[in-house]
Amino acid sequence: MQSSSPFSSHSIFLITITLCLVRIADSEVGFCSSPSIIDADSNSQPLYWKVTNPTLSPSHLQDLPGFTRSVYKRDHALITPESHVFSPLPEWRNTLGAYLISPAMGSHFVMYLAKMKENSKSGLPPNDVERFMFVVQGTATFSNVSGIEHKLMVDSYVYLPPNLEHSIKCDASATLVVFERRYAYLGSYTTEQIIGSTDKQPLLETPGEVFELRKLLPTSMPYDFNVHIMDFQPGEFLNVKEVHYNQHGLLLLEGQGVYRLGDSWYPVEAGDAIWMAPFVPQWYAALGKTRTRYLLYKDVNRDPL
Ligand code: UGY
Ligand code: MN
Repeated sequence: MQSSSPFSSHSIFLITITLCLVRIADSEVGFCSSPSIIDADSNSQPLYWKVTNPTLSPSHLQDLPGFTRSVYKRDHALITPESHVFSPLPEWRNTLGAYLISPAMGSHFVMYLAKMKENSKSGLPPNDVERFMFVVQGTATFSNVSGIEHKLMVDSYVYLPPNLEHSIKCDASATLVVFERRYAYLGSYTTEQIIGSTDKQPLLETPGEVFELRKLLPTSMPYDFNVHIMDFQPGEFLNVKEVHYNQHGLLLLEGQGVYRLGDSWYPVEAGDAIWMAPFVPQWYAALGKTRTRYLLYKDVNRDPL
């Protein structure tokens, strides 16, 4: 039987094939398409939002079984959010922790994320261990034996000398990044409790460099480590290809770029954590369209012998 349509099925087939070929040819002369590197809504989110809402892996690889950007080597590690493993933190109430750096890697400090939930409370570090806590999400309340309470919001932090009784409580939810190390006693020096926030710290000189630098702790001799906040505008990079005796624990708070560690070059973004052993060659370049901000542990003021 003849079809009533003016087009035969043969001609519809030919038209379809022609359209497909035109589309293929069109895409081949054009540019490769890739997803935008900037979240459309990243500017409207709260400060450091990306740390607790990370891209788990490049979007086209997100569901690929076994895919991770995490790397663990003798002198450095990159720990990306899709490989975080949380478990209850000993001594803490209603809090899950993920240790990202620990002496098992060769470091003399620990760095961990503490996810505090409803009605949560911190525990104390072991004897002679100092502690630094920085809020990346939510709000928590800090108090010590004096009983005076301080509200800690995103971007604020507290440093506790060894053996100082204290607690952090949280009614709703908060995420902290915590550094702890056995205090390196030196003569009669002692440290003091410090409460602060990044935006209250002055910008410091960085001769020969372009990044902006703030230090969250005093630079005086009693303090055996400091925590730096480093800001890079897109396109800026470290001029010094650093190799030094100090160790680092780094958390990327904002932005993205390329981190060189030893002979490896890693694409990195907010939420990534990095361990740098002494003397690992290190270099960073900020890319994308927003500033990079990272938080960096660095041991200081002690003779390495
Ligand atoms: O102070 C430092 O060592 C710092 N500039 N290192 C780094 O950013 N990897
Ligand atoms: Mn360094």
